[in-house]
Amino acid sequence: MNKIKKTTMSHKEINKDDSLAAGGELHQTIGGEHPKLTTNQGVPISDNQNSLKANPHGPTLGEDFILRDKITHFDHERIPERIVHARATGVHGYFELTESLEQFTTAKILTEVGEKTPVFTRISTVAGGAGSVDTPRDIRGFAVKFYTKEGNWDLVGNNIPVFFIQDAIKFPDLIHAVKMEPDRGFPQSASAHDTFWDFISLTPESMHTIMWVMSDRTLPRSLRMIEGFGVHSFRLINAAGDSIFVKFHWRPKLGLQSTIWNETVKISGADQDFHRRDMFEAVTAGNFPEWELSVQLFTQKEADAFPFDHLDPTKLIPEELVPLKAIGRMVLNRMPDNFFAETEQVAYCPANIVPGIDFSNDPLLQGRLFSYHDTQLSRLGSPNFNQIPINAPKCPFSNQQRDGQMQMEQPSGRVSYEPNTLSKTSPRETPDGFRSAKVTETGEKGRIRSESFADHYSQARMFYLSQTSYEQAHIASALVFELSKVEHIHIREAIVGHLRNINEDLAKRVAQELGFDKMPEAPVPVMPVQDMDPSPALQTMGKMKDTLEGRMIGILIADGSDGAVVKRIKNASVAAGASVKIVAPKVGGAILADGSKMVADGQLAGTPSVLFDAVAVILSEEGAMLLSKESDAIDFVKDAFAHLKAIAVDNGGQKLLEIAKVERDGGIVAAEDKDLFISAAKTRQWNREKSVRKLP
Ligand code: HDE
Repeated sequence: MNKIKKTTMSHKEINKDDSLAAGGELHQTIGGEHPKLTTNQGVPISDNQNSLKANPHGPTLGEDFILRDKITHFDHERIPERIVHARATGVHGYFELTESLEQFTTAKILTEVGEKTPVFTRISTVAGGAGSVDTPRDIRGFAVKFYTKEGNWDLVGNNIPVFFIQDAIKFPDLIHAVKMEPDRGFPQSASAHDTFWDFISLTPESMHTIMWVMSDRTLPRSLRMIEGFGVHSFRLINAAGDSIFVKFHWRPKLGLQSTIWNETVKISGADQDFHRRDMFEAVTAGNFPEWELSVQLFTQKEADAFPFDHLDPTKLIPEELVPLKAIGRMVLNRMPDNFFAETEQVAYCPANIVPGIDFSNDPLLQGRLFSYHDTQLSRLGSPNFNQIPINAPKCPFSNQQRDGQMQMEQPSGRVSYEPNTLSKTSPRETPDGFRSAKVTETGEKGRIRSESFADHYSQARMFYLSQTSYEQAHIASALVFELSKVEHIHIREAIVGHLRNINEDLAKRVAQELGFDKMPEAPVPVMPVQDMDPSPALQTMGKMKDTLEGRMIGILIADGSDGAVVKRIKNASVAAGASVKIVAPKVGGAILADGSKMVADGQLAGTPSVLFDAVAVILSEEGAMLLSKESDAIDFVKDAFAHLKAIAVDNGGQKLLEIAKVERDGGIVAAEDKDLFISAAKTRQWNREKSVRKLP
């Protein structure tokens, strides 16, 4: 056990009063072996509290190299944040192959069953800056770096299988439109503003992705409960040199789960780091999130028969058309030691692939292939960023690339070129090195968009019609929310015009809630909109798992609560796989009915019910009366109800519900019936929704 002890103060020329004024406990330290504090040159430092002054009231001396060493380094601590995907959570883990794809690829990571390959996974929002909140309505980036035996493979995907645009040349405009408006510097991380919707109104190819972004997919409950998609088609190449197309999918073991918009808004206020904290708490507690890696494999001949072009990144391949084949699992089991060194400095690039995998001609992917390396050069400052530990391959690597800023390697010998006859140990080409797929390219050069990319509405319609009625209502209300934040009426009208091409009923619902007097004209689609078969696999709600694993239950108590009831609910929740937090008016805890003290995990005002999947309210009559005067307690139960959560109550809890005017329904259960509570807590009370808000 480390214990606090005073260090010896033999070096104490410091002004004692100053050091106390700066904190008083400056020389308290945790026991152990402390190395000497030094400058970056290794010079031992005797005083880290006071800069060198000409006299006690005199100016600071320029010769103070210790002050300069420290402040100069500090001045340069920040590096440019990513232009997109700046805010993120990174976690280490491993990938284990369960099914070999040997028939299709030579890539060892996809052929060696049972092999565990280290990974570093970074899950991000797109639009907000590094210091923005975790929970805006936004796509989540899902980037995995596999440190394979044959070099690093980066699968840099998103939690949505399609993208807004079909050609890389449009990307800077898309991002400029969604990020904060340049004159006013806001909004920081929301798409609900004029410039975004202006751009979208002029970009019909974005309609499919817009449907996904307006759905509950962009409001994840936890980063452990999102899917991941490689988005583009890639190629696999086998030993005979034949290739096949592949799309990659990550599916979370905990199932999918989203929050409700009103809940999300409140989470953003209650805990800006909601997702980062959730991941940190889960992984450090040993609840390692896990995803299954699946592939969709298809030949050129099969692709030719699809009613869409798979090289168009605004299209997905329905699972019903090409089934998913599970081939492995990823487990994330270790948080970084240092956020900057790892999560910030990690440099993903879709061009990082390994022998046996190759690119397709998806024009968006082709554009991405150079963008990532380019951005790393300005972000990390030197072409040697691959030497930073989080970026370096874990297999041997060797070539004749040399020098550059921040070069950490010190090669010896006179040979720095290949081929050569002077060195017997310098690296040479190898027959098992990377080879591209055998593909013939013909045709006329030009700035062209394939005609097969012209259908912008059919899959948007398929997505909308595949959702449950609750999810369709959420899409409509998300559109109403976003467009209500748009000041320019012609932009609102243009979007509703596009919606008419997707689904007339959706367009009407949105138009009505926006207060339109008449329906705007729909733009004429370049191609007739097709009615594709609905794909239930595209729902979020349908993929919610009947489990409490990975979920969090909050129990509100106060002085006088019945400890036995609290324990029963707690034990049942933990047995069902959930974590539990006790919430009380004082963080020190509450004195229970039997006189014992129960320590709280959170204080009521700072731990609202939006942070939980279900809640229990266990109070004495007096406790309920006391809390009835606390707006935080009223909000606790009102919000839990409005966010469709299960609520367990005893008599005192019921009293608080009555005071809060929360009417009992099937999702509010007696605390004695712990089993009923557990089963209600595993889902949301969707039937309640129409009683708590008007859905378009
Ligand atoms: Fe990115 N994207 N992107 N992107 N992207 C970046 O690279 C870019 C696209 C994605 O956790 C940047 O290192 C272009 C699609 C993720 O560090 C940048 C285009 C998909 C991440 C860049 C796209 C993504 C990025 C910014 C259109 C899903 C975060 C910082 C041609 C398949 C990776 C960086 C991380 C990051 C460019 C479109 C996913 C600027 C030009 C489509 C998950 O290079």
